[in-house]
Amino acid sequence: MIKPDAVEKGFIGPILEKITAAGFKIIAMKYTRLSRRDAKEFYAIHKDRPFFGELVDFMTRGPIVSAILEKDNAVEDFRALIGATNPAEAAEGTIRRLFAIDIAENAIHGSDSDANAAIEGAFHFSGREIYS
Ligand code: IDP
Ligand code: MG
Repeated sequence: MIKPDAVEKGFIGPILEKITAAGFKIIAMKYTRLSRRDAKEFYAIHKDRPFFGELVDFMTRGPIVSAILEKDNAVEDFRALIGATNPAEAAEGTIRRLFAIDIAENAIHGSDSDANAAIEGAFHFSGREIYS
């Protein structure tokens, strides 16, 4: 997902350019907005964290771009491309370093395992919306 902060700032194009230049193939994509129920479900693993309410507010305040990306070693390579959760700690040239401001508003989400990538892909897309 390209998160609401990055969409608001006009960074959809530059972020997609970084993603495709890094060799990821887009097999599903949509411009959409999460409901509060969606955001709570998507981030359910963090429901007991102190920042959960702030995270739901942030993720629902405007549209996002969601996508499914395909590449060999996609999860690990995408996490490397986006950088650390906190942009201040993200490596030079990573998407979060380039386009994000803080640990909450960090521009982009990437799945953290193949299993979660499958769950998160199915959260956003039906089978008919996936072109692999
Ligand atoms: P990740 O997105 O790098 O996988 P997670 O720890 O899974 O990081 O956290 C999910 C999202 O929750 C982060 O991307 C960020 O938007 C938000 N978040 C994480 N830690 C904090 C925090 O300490 N304060 C506010 N928001 C946070
Ligand atoms: Mg995570």
